[in-house]
Amino acid sequence: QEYTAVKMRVAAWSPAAQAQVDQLPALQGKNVFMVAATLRPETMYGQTNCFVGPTLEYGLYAINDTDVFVCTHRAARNLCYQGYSPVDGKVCQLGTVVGRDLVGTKVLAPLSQYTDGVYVLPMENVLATKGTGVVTSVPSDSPDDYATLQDLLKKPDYYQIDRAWVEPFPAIPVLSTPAYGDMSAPALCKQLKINSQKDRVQLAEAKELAYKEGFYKGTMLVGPCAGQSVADAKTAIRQAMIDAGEGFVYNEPEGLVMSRSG
Ligand code: ZZB
Repeated sequence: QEYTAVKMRVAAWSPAAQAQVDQLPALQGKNVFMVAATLRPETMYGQTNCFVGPTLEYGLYAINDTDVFVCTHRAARNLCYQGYSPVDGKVCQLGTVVGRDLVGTKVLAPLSQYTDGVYVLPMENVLATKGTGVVTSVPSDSPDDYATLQDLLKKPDYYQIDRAWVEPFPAIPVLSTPAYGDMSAPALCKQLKINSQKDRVQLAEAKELAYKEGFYKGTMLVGPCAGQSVADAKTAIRQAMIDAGEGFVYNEPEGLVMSRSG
């Protein structure tokens, strides 16, 4: 599977993460990025937050002299063979942090209309076995993201989040489709009666429908590719992110990747 990895620079750690980072002198003066794997680079204009699995373990990995990536160990292993390690084929781990402690960290999401930064939030269904374990969130076009944010707003105390990390960042229209209008995810969640991130079966169907309709019939509403078809814009937007140093190609070996349905 070929993903676009999106570099979300850490602008301010959560207190829990800061306390741990302070114990790691190797991080001094480094640019630290939460790195998210996506198949939808054209939707990056609509990023409203970043998701981690609260119980998953993340590592801080040196990539070169200046950059440190936050991702799962599994992803770091894959990255070290793709030029993202000081020594080819070896990971250089500087520290560990559990997802729960990353929640509340502020990151800069490339291309997002929320240019002052967005927050790291918890999502129950983040798989340790796919991508980087860091998921960038686009609630306009990803039903999983939309449903999870609704959960967080309904039960902020239960999920141990601050509403101020969610409420000021509503979904932004990015592309338009004939079937679902300019925000596929809320439309599909309503149509399929999805009330929570726990509605796994309906969410899998909604994701499939959103992917198909967006790719084959979507038209961009924002950015330099506004007015173009999604199919045409996808590659151009991805390349622009790569050229700007805000993203890169991330490959996962076939066969080692487990599907969400298991
Ligand atoms: C931004 C985005 C915008 C995404 C969208 C989807 C959609 P797939 O097809 O199953 O490979 N993702 C990435 N890593 C994980 C993970 N470890 N656990 C759970 N979800 C993960 O899914 C790839 C997509 O699943 C990625 O693309 C990412 O969310 C998420 F508008 O990134 B996406 C209709 C979907 N729309």
